[in-house]
Amino acid sequence: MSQHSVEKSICTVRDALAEAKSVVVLSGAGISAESGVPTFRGQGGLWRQYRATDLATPEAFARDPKLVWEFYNWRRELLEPLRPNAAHLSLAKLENRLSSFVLITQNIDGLHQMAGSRNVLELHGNIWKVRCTACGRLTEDRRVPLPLLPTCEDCGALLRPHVVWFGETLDPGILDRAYEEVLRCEVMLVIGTSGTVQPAASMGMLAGRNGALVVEINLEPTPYSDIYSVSIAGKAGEIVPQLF
Ligand code: BV8
Ligand code: ZN
Repeated sequence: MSQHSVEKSICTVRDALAEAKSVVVLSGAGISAESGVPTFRGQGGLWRQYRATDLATPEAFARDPKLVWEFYNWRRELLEPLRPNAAHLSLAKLENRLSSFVLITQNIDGLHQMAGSRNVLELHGNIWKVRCTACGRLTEDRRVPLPLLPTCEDCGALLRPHVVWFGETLDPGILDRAYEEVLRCEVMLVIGTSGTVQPAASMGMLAGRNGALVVEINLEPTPYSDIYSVSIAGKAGEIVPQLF
């Protein structure tokens, strides 16, 4: 994308955001890349070393809970020293300036909340939360590494990471709220996602079909780059702060 058209696109988005009453953001692993969090499918992506089907599935956890917990402990150790970047921080500032703003994230790293975002819908859960496989008790546990295998203080059953694995349904309440916001927003920013994982990947299309201006900010082109109203190629940490 030529520098000129990047500038032009940024102006278009800046004007739209200045007018908009309701804005939705959908973020993916790419927004956390500049904080040092490995993405899933980009260079040196997480899933390259591990196949998602081997680890981030209920079957893998049933078969070998210790292996799956070691995978999440490895990611907790990776994430612990990392901090939000300029993109996360800009979105937290934008939220304060808008009457209606919702941040829908596929990320489980918690960096948006650490940056100050308040209205966050975590579609795929949160790596710092653990859930009881029997009674469903949900707690935050930031110990790194988590001593294995963790058990529930209430009923003694095995705890699991509070994340959505492949083949598992997303929390219906969170999903309904996400769709509601996507269907009523005037501008939707889709930041740092390859558009691979459903149902998150089709939310931008939904907003567009409903007349919203849909803006993609991504390092590489995605299957949606030619479909969305605006597609800006670049790093989230550089582009996002220029939008406001
Ligand atoms: C569901 C939590 C339905 C865990 C994650 C076959 C078998 C089984 C399932 C399926 C199947 N086919 C389709 C499915 C459905 C499946 C799916 O979509 N699979 C895909 C892979 C084909 N989806 C599901 O299973 C979902 N559930 O559909 O339920 C259902 C209904 C009834 C009954 C049962 C089921 C659940 C999906 C949730 C999976 N959990 N994470 C964990 O993290 O350990 S998904 C995982 O991928 C992360 O959450 C991640 O966020 C997500 C999406 O990836 P992205 O965020 O897009 O990251 P990616 O690396 O791909 O892209 C990053 C982008 O950023 C790149 O484009 C890169 O260029 C760009 N970038 C890099 N640096 C920067 C940048 N951009 C800007 N700036 C930078 N600096
Ligand atoms: Zn329990």
